[in-house]
Amino acid sequence: MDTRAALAVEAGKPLEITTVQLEGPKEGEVLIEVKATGICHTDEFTLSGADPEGLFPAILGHEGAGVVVDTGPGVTTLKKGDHVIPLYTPECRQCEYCVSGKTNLCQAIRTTQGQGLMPDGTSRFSLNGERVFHYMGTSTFANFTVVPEIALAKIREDAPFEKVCYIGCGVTTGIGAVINTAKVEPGANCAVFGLGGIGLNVIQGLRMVGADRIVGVDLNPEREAIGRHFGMTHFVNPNEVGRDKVVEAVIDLTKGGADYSFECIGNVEVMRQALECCHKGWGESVIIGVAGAGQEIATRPFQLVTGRVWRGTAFGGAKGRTDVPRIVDWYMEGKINIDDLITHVLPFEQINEGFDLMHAGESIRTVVTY
Ligand code: NAD
Ligand code: DAO
Ligand code: ZN
Repeated sequence: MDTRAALAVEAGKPLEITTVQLEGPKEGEVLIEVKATGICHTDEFTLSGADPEGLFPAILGHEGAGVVVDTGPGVTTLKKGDHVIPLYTPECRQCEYCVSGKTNLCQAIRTTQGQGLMPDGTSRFSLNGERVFHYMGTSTFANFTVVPEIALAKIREDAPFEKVCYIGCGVTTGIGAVINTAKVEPGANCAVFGLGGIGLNVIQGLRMVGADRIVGVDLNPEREAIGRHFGMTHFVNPNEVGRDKVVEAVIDLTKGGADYSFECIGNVEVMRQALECCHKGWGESVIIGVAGAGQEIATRPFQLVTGRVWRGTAFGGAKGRTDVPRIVDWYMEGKINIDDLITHVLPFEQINEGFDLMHAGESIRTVVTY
């Protein structure tokens, strides 16, 4: 079939709105009509060329929601008409990783997913006979996409696509980092570096679990108001306190150091600040941001010897088929706020404007509808 798509032709170039060809679902695969998709910083990271795994031409997008149109042979858990959220972190429930109880990093289709291909090692997308790569196993920047069954969360049918698509990445990553990865306890003093589409969800997660002080750090002064709206209690702008004084400022505001800190930018210098502002003896810093190819983190080992812990999280430690439907329920029950984070909704044809808004720091999340 033909489908409208925003094609990432090469690194550093705007997406091209075009028509590509899509083969139907093979064994264990599902054809989805994508109804809405968010634009995450990670799409921009890959489009910019900074992603070491980035492949072109490709159809990016990993924060979507849609409806099952067709199922391939062997698909048992989904049927035509089901509402779904694609998962860039699948959940096969069978691999060593899934059954370990220690990680959400299912490895069942990892190799081919990282190669921009479906599990059989081929692509369903093409343009005039030339292969087009999938992205993160999801490729939601196309009106129709093919996704492995194990990478789809079935969700309730009354949930609005243009809101719950954000649960496909940003919401789950931020809230999950608090609940699943850090396991923040009530009364904790915390710091969040970067108040964008991820960091603000960390803040709402911290408020949900009953954190005491929530210190937000961002260069953009306009992030203070929205941070406070979501539960931030104190704000630090590195341009105001001095970039070399950020650690000191956060230690002061968290009464001796953060019990938990979260880096939601992808900046290795900030990752160091986030670790070093942690409380001696027990403070834990969680890296969420994805740094560019070749970047490395550094600190003095004595920071760890004296009890600080450095860790990272992918998709907020969530097991998507299990956890995502539950987070959709939280949204529908009014337990989490997604609406105020979706600052822009654009028709699909204007998807590049969503990237412009991100670059300008004007949007938290832009959602594109088909
Ligand atoms: P975003 O662009 O919406 O937000 C980044 C924020 O950081 C902005 O508000 C910006 O002003 C601020 N910032 C930039 N440099 C800063 C600095 N030096 N000090 C303080 N603040 C600074 O991005 P996002 O969509 O929230 O994504 C954040 C990061 O998380 C990205 O690296 C993205 O790739 C990554 N990510 C990781 C996962 C995961 O599973 N680990 C999932 C999704 C996104
Ligand atoms: O190696 O098993 C693995 C999984 C690697 C990919 C995990 C995703 C990491 C987060 C990237 C940003 C997501 C939008
Ligand atoms: Zn698995």
